[in-house]
Amino acid sequence: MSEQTVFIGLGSNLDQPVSRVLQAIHTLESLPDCSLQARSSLYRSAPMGPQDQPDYVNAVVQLTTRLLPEDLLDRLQQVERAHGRRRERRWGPRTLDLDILLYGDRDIASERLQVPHPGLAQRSFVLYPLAEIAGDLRVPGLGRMQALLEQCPRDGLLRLPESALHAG
Ligand code: 5RY
Ligand code: CA
Ligand code: CA
Repeated sequence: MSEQTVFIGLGSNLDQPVSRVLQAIHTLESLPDCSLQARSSLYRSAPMGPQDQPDYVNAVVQLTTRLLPEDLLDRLQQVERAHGRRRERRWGPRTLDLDILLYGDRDIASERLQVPHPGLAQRSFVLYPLAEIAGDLRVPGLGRMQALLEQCPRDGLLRLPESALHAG
């Protein structure tokens, strides 16, 4: 199969989220048949969904890959497990969450995988970092990135300066 451009959302709110997200980006960079094209800044935000958990650190990366969607998902779940991810309560705190946001211009609805990611247009912690690296994107089924941004309040989302990343 030919190479596809994919966008992966990263999130963490346990055990040093900043260094974890940076480390995960390096791991994604080294996945077989994947090549890192861009990464967003890191962003901090209050939890959406259940509120009784720490703030999140989120980012988005752009890869090109020859992996099929479900094979890429297998790889991402391996990386999550390597970061000690346990499947616990729904929407609870996690050491590392990796979501396939977009896979080329494909629409995927399988048992394991929904692409574009269902929360993409409503979640500022996904949309703003995505826009940072792909501001002129058309999202399949949802339209232009700039129109999506106008409909999505920033809602306290804080971009972390690069100088804040070295401290972990
Ligand atoms: C809503 C419900 C559940 C939004 C809503 C989830 C993250 C959601 C998070 C994350 C931040 C979750 C999924 N309405 N909050 N909440 N970052 N993941 N800030 O990555 F996202 S659980
Ligand atoms: Ca996930
Ligand atoms: Ca997620």
